[in-house]
Amino acid sequence: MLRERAGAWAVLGPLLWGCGLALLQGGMLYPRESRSRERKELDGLWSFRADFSDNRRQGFEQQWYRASLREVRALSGPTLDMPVPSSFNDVGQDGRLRSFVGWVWYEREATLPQRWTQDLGTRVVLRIGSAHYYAIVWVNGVHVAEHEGGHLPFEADISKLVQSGPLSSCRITIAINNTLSPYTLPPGTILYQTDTSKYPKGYFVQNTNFDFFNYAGLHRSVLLYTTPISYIDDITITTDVDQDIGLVNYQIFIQGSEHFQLEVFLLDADGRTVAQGTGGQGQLQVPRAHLWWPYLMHEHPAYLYSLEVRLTAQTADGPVSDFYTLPVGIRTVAVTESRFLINGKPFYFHGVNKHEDADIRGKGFDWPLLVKDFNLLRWLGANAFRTSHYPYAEEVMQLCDRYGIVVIDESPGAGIALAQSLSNMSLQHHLEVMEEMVRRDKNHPAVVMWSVANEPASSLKPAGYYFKTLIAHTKALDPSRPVTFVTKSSYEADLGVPYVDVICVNSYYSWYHDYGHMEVIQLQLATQFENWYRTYQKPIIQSEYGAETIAGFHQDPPLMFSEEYQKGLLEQYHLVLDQKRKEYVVGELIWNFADFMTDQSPQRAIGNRKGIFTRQRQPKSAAFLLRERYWKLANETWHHQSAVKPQCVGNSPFIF
Ligand code: BDP
Repeated sequence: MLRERAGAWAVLGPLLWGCGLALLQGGMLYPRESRSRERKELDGLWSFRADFSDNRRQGFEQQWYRASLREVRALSGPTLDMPVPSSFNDVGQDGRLRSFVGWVWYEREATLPQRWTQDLGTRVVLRIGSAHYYAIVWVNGVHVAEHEGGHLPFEADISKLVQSGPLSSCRITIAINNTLSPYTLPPGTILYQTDTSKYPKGYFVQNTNFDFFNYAGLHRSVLLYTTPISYIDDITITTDVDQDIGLVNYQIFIQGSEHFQLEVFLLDADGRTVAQGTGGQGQLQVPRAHLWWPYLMHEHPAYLYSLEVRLTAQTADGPVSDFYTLPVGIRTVAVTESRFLINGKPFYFHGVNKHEDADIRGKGFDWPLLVKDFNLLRWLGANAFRTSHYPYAEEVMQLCDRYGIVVIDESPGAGIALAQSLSNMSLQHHLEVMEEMVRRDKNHPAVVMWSVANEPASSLKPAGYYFKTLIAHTKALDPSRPVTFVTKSSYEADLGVPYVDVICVNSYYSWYHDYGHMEVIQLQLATQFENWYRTYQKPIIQSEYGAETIAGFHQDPPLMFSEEYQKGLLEQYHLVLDQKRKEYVVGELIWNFADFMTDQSPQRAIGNRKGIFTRQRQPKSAAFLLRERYWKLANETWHHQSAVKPQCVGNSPFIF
C-alpha cells in the first residue's frame, strides 16, 4: 500500500486508525493549557535516594512510599537533592551512583490549587514524561501507576485521590528501576560474578549491546494538568492533497460522556478560520492550502495550521466544555521504488543522527541545549534527523514541526542482539512500545517514517517473524507513514528487510573494517548499495557512517582519530553517495551529530567521539565540510518556483 499513491492512504487511513489505536487504552495528547485546562510543572529539586541494599528491595520492605523519604531516613540513610528533569548518574560525586543498577526513589510535595481539590468537575492528571525504565508511582502513599520503558510518557488520573477529603499537600513518590533484561527495550543482561577469588560477594554488572550510556532517572518533566471530567481524550489527524486543496482527516475520542457535540475549526497561521466541521470524525477541506514543506525545500517551510477542537458534553451536572488546540501540517509522504516523496516531490535526507545526551544532565531535557542543537542543525543545512535510538522529548518533535526538520522516529529497539530478545515475550512488549510511540507522535507532520529498531540481530532465524509482525503492526497503527528498521546485516542474510519500505543501512568502512584504509571505501560502499538495490528495489538511506575523532587531534596525511581522517572518510563516502543518489539512494545521516557518553571500554575515550560537534556543541573540521555539502544539496532539491534559492551566507544561513 505504501507504494501506491498517497491519495489512497487518505481513504484507508482514517478507517485503519480506529482499528489500530483501539488496542491501547486512551490517548496521550501533549498537555497544553487552554480555556478548560491548566498545568503545573513539578520540575526542580526532588528528594532522592538510591537503594544500595544487597537485594535492592529495602525501599519496598520498609515501604518508603508510606511516609516522606525524610521520615524514613533513620532506616535508610540520607536523601540527596536531585534535579528533575535530569539523569541521576552524573550530577553527584559518588562513583557508585554513576553506575548504579537497581531501584532509586524520587519524591516531592506538590501544592494543588484549591479548585483542583474541591471541584468534582475537574479531572487531575499526573503525567510523567519519561522515567528510565520501570517506574512505580504513589500519591500520598497510594499506588497510582506502573509503567515499563523509558522515553515515552504515562499518566495517572489522581482526581479521586486528591478530591476525597481535605488535602494540605500531595506527596508524589516515584520508584524507578534501570535494570534491563533480554525482554526489555533496550535489552540488557545482568552478569553475576561468582568467582570469589576475583570478585567480592554478590558482585554483578549490567551488560548491554548498545553504544550509549544507560542514563537513568526522571528524564523529562513531571507535571499535573487538569481537564473537565468530560474531555477530549485523543485526536488523530491524517492529511492529503487534492490539486491545491488540502484535506485534513480528523478523528476525535471523547471520555466521560456519551452525549456531546464537537466542533472543529482549522485556523491558518494568522488565526483566520479556513475550514470547520462538526462531529467526532470528518474531513476538512482547505482550498489553496499552504503545505508543510521541509526546511530548505521551499521558501515558506513548516507551515502550521491550528486545529481547535471544542467539546460540549452533557453531564448530570449540566453542560461541560473542553478545548484543545493541535498544530497541523498538511503534507503527504510516499515511497516509490527509488524515491522518497514529500508532497509528491523527491526528498533527500541530508542530516544527522542524534542522542539525547549532554554533560551533567545526561539524558535530562534541557531547553538551552535543545535550542542550541536546532540552531546548529539549521547552521549545518541539515533537513532531517533520526531519533537514534529511542523516541525524543515531545518538545523536540514540536520544534521539528515548527522548523521543518524531518524526523525518522525510532523506537528504543536498540541492541536486540540475543535470540531471547527476538522471542514472543520481547515481541509483545515491542508491539506495545510501538503503540505508545505512534499514539504520542502520530500527529507530527515532521515525522515521515517510523524506525522500529536499530541494528538488531536480523539474520537470526526468529528475526523474520519478529520483524514481519512488528512492521505489520506499526503499519496497521499508522497506514500513513512508511516503516523501516536500521540494519547492519548483510543483504543476503537479513530476514527483516523484506518487510521495510525503505532500506536503512549502517556501515563503517575504513573504521571498524580495513581501518586506516580509506582507499577501500568507494568500492565497498558502491558494492553495498548495488547489492541491496539489486535484491530489493527499494530506496536506500545511508543511515550511519562516520569516524571516531578527538577534537583538536590533527594529522596530515590523515591518521585515525584525527580531524583530517574524519573529513577524509566522509569525503570518500560522499563521492559514492553523489553517484547513487541519482539512482535510488535517498538520504545520508552522519553518525553522529555530537560526541556522546557511552559505557567505558578500551574503544571509547570518555564516550563515543564520532560527533561532528563535540559534546559541548563546538564544531570539528568535518562540521564545515558537511555544512558546505548540505547547503549544496539543498540547492539541488529546491522545489519552489521562486528564483530565491537557499543560501548559506557567512555565519547566517537563514534566508527564510
Ligand atoms: C553503530 C550503532 C551506534 C554506535 C555506532 C558506533 O548503531 O549506536 O554508536 O555504531 O560504533 O553500529 O559508533
